[in-house]
Amino acid sequence: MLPEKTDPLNSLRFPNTTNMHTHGLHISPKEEDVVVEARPGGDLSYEYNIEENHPSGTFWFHPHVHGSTLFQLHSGMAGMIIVEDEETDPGLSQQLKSVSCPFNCEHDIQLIFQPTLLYSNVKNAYKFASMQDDIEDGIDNLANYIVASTGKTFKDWISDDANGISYFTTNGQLKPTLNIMTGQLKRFRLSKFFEKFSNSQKT
Ligand SMILES: [Cu+2]
Repeated sequence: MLPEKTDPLNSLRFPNTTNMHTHGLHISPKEEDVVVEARPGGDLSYEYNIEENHPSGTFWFHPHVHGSTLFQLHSGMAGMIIVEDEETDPGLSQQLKSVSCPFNCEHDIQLIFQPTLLYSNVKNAYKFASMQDDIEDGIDNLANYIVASTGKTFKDWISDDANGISYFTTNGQLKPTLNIMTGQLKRFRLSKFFEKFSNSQKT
């Protein structure tokens, strides 16, 4: 069962239709048309003109088709866009340069936090597992993946109401590890990609 076009604007519909929308970039609305859509089998290409004097910083993008935005965003379809610092900027300290791209990218660490499966809080929500079945995305493929902290398969874990389906992922992973040497300097870029928040969420 796929949600039909006649469903209300802000209910779940068009789960296989997508587009892209950025946050924070100073770009033309012509490059940033949230009304265009890529239907199943279709494609879109985007080209953004970042002006020379654009502020450096950490920005992000996510899908923006009304009806499928939340589902796709919380399924991992989002990412960072980084406008690097101007190397000749007199305000940029040597210390910051030493941990930043383009020359020291290994110290420039991007962390994206998402409550990937937060469907229980959404009106007319679908559970992630049943939604994947509905769009024929083969939830059975996840049956062999074991969630280390529980010993359960991923399919069983996300299908279990007791979990509240409310864990955050970090860069799409559950509780990943980052090793840093004592005294080592790193630059962290942190972003949270979600629209709703619940007190029951665990990290
Ligand atoms: Cu947005």
